[in-house]
Amino acid sequence: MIKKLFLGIVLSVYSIGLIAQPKAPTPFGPVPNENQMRWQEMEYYSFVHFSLNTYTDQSWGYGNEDVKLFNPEKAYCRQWARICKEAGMKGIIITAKHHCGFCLWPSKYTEYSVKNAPWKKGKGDMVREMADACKEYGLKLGIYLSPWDRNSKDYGKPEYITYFRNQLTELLTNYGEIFEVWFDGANGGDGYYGGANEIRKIDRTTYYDWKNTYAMIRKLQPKIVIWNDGGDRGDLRWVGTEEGYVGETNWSLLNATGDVPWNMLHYGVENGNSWVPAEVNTSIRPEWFYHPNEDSKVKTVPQLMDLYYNSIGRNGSMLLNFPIMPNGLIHPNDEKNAIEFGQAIKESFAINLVENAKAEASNVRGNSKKFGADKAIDGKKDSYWTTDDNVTKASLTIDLGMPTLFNRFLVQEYIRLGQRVKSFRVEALVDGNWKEIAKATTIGYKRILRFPSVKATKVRFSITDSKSCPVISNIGVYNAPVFLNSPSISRNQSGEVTLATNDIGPIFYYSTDGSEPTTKSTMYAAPFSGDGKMDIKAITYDPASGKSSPVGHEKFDISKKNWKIVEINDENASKILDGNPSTVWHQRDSKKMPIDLVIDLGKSYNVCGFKYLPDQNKWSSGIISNYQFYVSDDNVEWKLVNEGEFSNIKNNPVWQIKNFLPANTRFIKLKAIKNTSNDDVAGYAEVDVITK
Ligand code: FUL
Repeated sequence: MIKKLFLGIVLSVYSIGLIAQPKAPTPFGPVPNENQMRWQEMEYYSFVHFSLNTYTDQSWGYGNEDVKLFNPEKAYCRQWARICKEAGMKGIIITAKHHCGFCLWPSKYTEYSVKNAPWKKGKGDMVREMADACKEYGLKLGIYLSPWDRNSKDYGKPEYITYFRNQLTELLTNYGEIFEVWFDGANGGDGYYGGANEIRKIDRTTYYDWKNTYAMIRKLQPKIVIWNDGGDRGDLRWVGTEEGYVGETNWSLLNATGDVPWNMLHYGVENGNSWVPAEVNTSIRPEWFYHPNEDSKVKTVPQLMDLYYNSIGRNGSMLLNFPIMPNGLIHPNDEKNAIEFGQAIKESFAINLVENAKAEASNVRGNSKKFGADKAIDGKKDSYWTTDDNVTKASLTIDLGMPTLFNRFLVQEYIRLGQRVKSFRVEALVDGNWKEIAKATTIGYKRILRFPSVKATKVRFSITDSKSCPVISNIGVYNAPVFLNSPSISRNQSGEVTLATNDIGPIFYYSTDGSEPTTKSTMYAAPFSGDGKMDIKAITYDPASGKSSPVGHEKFDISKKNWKIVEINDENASKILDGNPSTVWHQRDSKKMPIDLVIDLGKSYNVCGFKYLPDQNKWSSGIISNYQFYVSDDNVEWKLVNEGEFSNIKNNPVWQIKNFLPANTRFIKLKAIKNTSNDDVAGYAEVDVITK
């Protein structure tokens, strides 16, 4: 009898315990759908830019380029897929049609496609080959289809929307599963348009009728995510820059309606009512399409690592572009750096020093094991540590067991229940004292913080503010290898060359004859003078680890010592010639477009090109988009030697390089015809010439 009573008490305590098991938190605010979740977990994938521009050295084709130019002679898509796979990527988005309108697949609806190119005698289909290569390498396929079409005679008319949808239907029907479709926001206006050669403006908010286009897409590809910048938000958003970073504060939210200004793209909207996560798109070279003069400008492993921390490490995905060469291959420099970068990521996050360590939390939801601190470090993505509903500040302490060296902290929210955390802090127990090592704002799907190596016995992660009870699915602590950045190399107007870096305690070695620098080359002590044409290569070296950076490379043309900006009485104008990309000078107020900049080179040179770097500042102005370039011997009679547009300069404000037939000249004139904001300001960070 007593035994029975005892058993009864035990059973009822147990079942009360069961009943008292706390429920999981309810979702807070918008949450990702399954397609967005699948996409988010891909983290890292690539773009390939390949079109007629590849053969004309352009950034944007005008729409009249000859289809006969398209004739890559090598094996291509399988090489791209192999490289992407080896680099650790999960998918490839191919530029099926860029702004010039040329189609990489034999579309039924236009003659401007591979079917009229000499490539494979018009029988080729690059999208098919890409789809097959992706399948072979276990990658997902994505499609870039430019809404702007500078070839189509119907662009700007309602008929074009039918054409656009027909093409989309071909692409989303004939090539298997598509994980993402990418609608570039660029709408430059002028183009060939079937021979009309005119400016066509459309109202971006209504012209494409995205609502119905999206419905069609989702029907054809139910598992797809739609990328669209600005106001036509699909499932993903642009981050407002093509330089490869999203805001440190990054909410995966926007409002479903209304304008989306730059700060919303870059930081998201804290209380937005729609889940629209950030995709960080950037190119492995300065430009999106292949230009031979960028072969030495391929981003290095440390630069790519920075991009990684500034995208994936800030709750974004990373979309890294490969420009394809005219022969149809990715350049060996790009291949090498991308694969080494993939290895560097693996190496950095190989060992989670806290996986299955001992952990305790200041609060655990209903004191339940199901939501305990250990769930954040059990290596499972579907378990999590969470607190009672009313708790918005909480901490979790992990015991490392012994003094352990680390320099990275990774944390993930269980975003299926919404993005909640507004701020947090990381501390380390060093020699018995707690020391703050990092603090940050949002977390989201993934946040990674970098800090100088610290040796500690415990780590404490404290959420200092959250919209609702925090839900943390994963924490990682790592000791990542250090990757040194190559030094920047600059030369001022008087010919003084300076090497610099942001890394701590650097030593530089350099060469001036084009040879590869090693620790046996000249050691850099202070700025040195170097006039005239120069080819400088330099490395950063860390004596403690014995490691060197990748080689930094800069070529300088003729000396600017005797250059003068003509008829300008503003000493700040010399900033155009100071060799420093971060200083800028503007012509504004009294001037109206077109605005001239005349430079006296001091004597006559055989000039065959010029370079223009626009304002690099965050709130830049006066970015010239359309120009003419003149030469003269006497500053009276001028000869036009080059004109055109600096395509995509607004989103990608890199050096613009234009070549023309050599001309002997002492004076040069850069005429700004138009800028990207359609006002009367012309800004210049640097202007330079290329001589024979
Ligand atoms: C930009 C385009 O204009 C570039 O040419 C490139 O395709 C890039 C991905 O998007 O806005």
